[in-house]
Amino acid sequence: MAPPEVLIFGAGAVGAFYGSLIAKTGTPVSVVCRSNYSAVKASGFAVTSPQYGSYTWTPTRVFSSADAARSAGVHWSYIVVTTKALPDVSDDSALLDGLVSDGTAVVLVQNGLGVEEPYTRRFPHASVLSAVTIVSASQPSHGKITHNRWTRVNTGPYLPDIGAAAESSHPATAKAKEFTDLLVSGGVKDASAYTHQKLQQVRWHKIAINASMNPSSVLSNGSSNAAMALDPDLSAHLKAVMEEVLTTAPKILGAPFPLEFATAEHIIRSTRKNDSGSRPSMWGDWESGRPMELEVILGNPIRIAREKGYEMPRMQTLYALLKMAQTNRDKPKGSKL
Ligand SMILES: NC(=O)c1ccc[n+]([C@@H]2O[C@H](COP(=O)([O-])OP(=O)(O)OC[C@H]3O[C@@H](n4cnc5c(N)ncnc54)[C@H](OP(=O)(O)O)[C@@H]3O)[C@@H](O)[C@H]2O)c1
Ligand SMILES: *[C@@H]1O[C@H](CO)[C@@H](O)[C@H](O)[C@H]1NC(C)=O
Ligand SMILES: *[C@@H]1O[C@H](CO)[C@@H](O)[C@H](O)[C@H]1NC(C)=O
Ligand SMILES: *[C@@H]1O[C@H](CO)[C@@H](O)[C@H](O)[C@H]1NC(C)=O
Ligand SMILES: CC(=O)N[C@H]1CO[C@H](CO)[C@@H](O)[C@@H]1O
Repeated sequence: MAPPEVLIFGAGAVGAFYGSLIAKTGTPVSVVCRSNYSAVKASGFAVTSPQYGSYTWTPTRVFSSADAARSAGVHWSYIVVTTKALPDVSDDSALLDGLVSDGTAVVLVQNGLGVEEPYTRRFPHASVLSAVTIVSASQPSHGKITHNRWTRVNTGPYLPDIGAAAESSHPATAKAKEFTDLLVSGGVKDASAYTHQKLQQVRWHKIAINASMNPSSVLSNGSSNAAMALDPDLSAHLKAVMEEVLTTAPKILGAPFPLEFATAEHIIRSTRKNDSGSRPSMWGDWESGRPMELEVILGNPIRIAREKGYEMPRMQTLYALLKMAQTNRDKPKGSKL
């Protein structure tokens, strides 16, 4: 049997890092790049990591666009989407038309909620896998990938409409296990395969952290996570946003969070202890004028809750303020409104 072919769509910090580890298994891994295409085409990726050392990774094929990847005519077993999730800027699922064929699993390694929907709508017969990673990685210059810490990747089938009983025999469940095995074989020790339900619980739990910390850092003009958690007023605000999300999510998902998931109080306490000065990556996006992932981190959770009859007023406030701040940042000079 031919080995699985993996395509990383949007080979930035996260995509290139995990792609380079999957490639260590001998599996062919190709990439679609954008601004960094020429650097990567010429010299591959230079990865540095405290855990894996420094190495160069030359992808099997380097494409400058989805069109170029289509022309290659490869059957992809996995298309791993690691672009930033910016549904207000572009529908990246459209770029995958003609790349997804029978047996392809589309793996979404992106932050936020509701990132899967455009893909299940467009590719109803493909396996859509939802993945959450806890990692700290960046691409400080073309083709240079810095991994700082953590390698957790949880992957589950995205199957909102079938019961737990039918889920275990669904092809997407087998694909999630296979993908996890690829990561583990590549040296990612803390990769796990989850059920649909548990993976969505992980997404909501991460939203509690990202939706409280990220906009608050931007709206307070660049506070570090620890500074926010140490300030009495801001930490009360963070805790209240987290609790709003953590009490709403179980009503939407129909089950309480597993007991091992950290409480708001616990998250605030461990953030206080951390004096590294780290800030959410959303602050970096704000400062450098890039679009923020505000729809998948704030807008979608608010809308998903509202469809079920629940309001999250603190989230709504953060969303409205942050969205208008971005509009003001980006408006043409001289615009009156
Ligand atoms: N970095 C982390 O530590 C971290 C941790 C946890 C979760 N995440 C999540 O992981 C996801 C990816 O984040 P990241 O930090 O890896 O972002 P990133 O470094 O900006 O990588 C995204 C890459 O996708 C490329 N891209 C975007 N649209 C494309 C297109 N149409 N065709 C080809 N390439 C395209 C971008 O190219 P350009 O350079 O041209 O924009 C960029 O190289 C996000 O949802 C993020 O929230 C990141
Ligand atoms: C944010 O802080 C920077 C300095 O770090 C300052 O130049 C800027 O004016 C501040 N912006 C606002 C909106 O206060
Ligand atoms: C604090 O964060 C830094 C960088 O984000 C990390 O190196 C360190 O392990 C963290 N410390 C604790 C106690 O969580
Ligand atoms: C989301 O939270 C994680 C963990 O606190 C953090 O490392 C990451 O930078 C945040 N994501 C964004 C988009 O700010
Ligand atoms: C030309 C260009 O835009 N290069 C970018 C490559 O990626 C890094 C990190 O994402 C950016 O800092 C560069 O600007």
